[in-house]
Amino acid sequence: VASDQHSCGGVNWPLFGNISISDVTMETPYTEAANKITDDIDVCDVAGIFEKLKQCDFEMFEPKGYGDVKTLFHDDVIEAISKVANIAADIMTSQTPNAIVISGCGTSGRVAFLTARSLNKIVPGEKFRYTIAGGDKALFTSQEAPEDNRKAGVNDLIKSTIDDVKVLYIGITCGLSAPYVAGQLDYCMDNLDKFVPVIIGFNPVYLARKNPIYDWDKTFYDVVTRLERLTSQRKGFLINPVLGGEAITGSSRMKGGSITMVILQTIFTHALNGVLTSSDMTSQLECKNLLKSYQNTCRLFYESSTTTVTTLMTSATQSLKSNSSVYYVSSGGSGVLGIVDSTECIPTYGASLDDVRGFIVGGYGEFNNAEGDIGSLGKNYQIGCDDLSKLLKLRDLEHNDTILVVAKSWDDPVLNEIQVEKGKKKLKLSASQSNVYVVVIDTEQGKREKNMPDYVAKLFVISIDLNEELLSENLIEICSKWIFNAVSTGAHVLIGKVFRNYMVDLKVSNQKLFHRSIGIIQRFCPSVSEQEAMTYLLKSIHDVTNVDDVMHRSIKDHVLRATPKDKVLTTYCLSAVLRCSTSPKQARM
Ligand code: S6P
Repeated sequence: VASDQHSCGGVNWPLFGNISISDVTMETPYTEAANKITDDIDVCDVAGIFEKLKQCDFEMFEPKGYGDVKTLFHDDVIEAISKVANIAADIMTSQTPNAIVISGCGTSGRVAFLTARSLNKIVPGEKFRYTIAGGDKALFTSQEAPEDNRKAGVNDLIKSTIDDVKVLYIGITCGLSAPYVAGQLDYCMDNLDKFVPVIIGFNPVYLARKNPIYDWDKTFYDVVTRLERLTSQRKGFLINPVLGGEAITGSSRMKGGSITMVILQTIFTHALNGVLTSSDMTSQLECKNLLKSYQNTCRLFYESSTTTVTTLMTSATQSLKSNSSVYYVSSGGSGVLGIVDSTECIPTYGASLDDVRGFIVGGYGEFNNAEGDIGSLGKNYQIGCDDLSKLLKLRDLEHNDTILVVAKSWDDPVLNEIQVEKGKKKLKLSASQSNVYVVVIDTEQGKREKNMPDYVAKLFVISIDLNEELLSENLIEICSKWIFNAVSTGAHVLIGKVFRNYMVDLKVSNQKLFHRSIGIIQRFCPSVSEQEAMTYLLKSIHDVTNVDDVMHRSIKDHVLRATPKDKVLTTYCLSAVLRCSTSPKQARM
């Protein structure tokens, strides 16, 4: 991994890892920059895609930091993690009504939920809460617009901490950009007697978002610089290592989501394991060792999963190409991660609700979200294995679905779902639906193997020799995330949803994605000014050839209009490149 210093616009501009020089401008946040490694991912075969995803993920653990670009193993990052673990340990052991609230939008909110959910199972007192923009619906379907609502953020935070005396607030926003989190952070800083604010994100502060936030006189940058001032007094904390560009530009569900999990799990594992008895130095060393376990697992995972992941990518691609579906089935945290991965395909790739779906053993009883069973809202909120069984019964013979069962050990209850028990096949898969794959992540070096029913096309065992008792469940869970991410990313690349490494079929469903779309148009048409690129985008959003009547409207209005539409960006990338005067409707056809 090359780190370098480049001159850009007369300023020495730090580059990390493989971010394309041409994609870095004064204002390009690392989380929005294109990664050189994946520049040609759209013309690679499955093996090439796997290799590139692997190299990108290895960048997450880049050991060096330099200048103001701090990476995961930078002393400041480790110190902040260890300090936050100390505060968490206090709250977890106190008898007073204290809480730890983890919050975010999209993937960040889903990882917040996953973390709170699993810690409430092991820490007494239900001290962990989560808030996610758009509420529990956003755990299953993309609800991108609420992330622009900073007032909703404040209200959700107040509601979830009304009876608490002291609150550790952890806001996650990979891009240091989400207004929902900005509102909460600002509220915490106005109430420091009750809240200790922490932000996790993956840009340096000077690259935090400076665009105006609707109905407010502050930007994310304003709020996070205020937090930065508090860090010197230890009244607030900022954990913001740079991870290098995402494999698919801006897709923070990948590295961003993974390192969010790594940081949160490190904080709470350390808090649970006697942080209160360690000195500062020992505590930091312990955090560093935990982080190294993830680095090691990442390496072991990619070294032992090439055949598994490339086979699964191929099958998933064939399913999507033939208008069929990809179904993930897992238990516990991996079940949640499968559901999360499927949800994200919609805004990222313009996928339909049926393209990729996730199911969890035990359904809502196991999922354990705050609003309980919301299955009545529609099929995409139906997440149990029984729901999958019912669905499969209705699939006709023409479907060519991929069913991917990921088990975290040979004892994982998900394996019971596919076993033939006393003549009963629990998932009731018909012979025609033959693309059933089972992956067992095995830390016992293949000592046991169960017989799989004959409808299972292939059983894969990914052997990972974990030397880390404390974290083993978490480490295996993150491997399942890497499997799901690689399969859905690879399949969407292979069906043409990505141009170079840009998501050209994204849904323009919030402010961030509106600006990202303008950036993508400019990226492919460097001669087009920002204003011109916006004009192309507005023509597509509003189906007009002249934008005079829509130009004055707010971004919020444009986003509302764009959200239900397909191919908004594809249409106008094309028009901008060709400089054509095609009407927006024609171009979309
Ligand atoms: C990203 C995903 C989005 C983001 C969300 C929050 O791949 O599709 O849903 O998670 O926009 O972003 P951030 O930067 O605030 O964590």
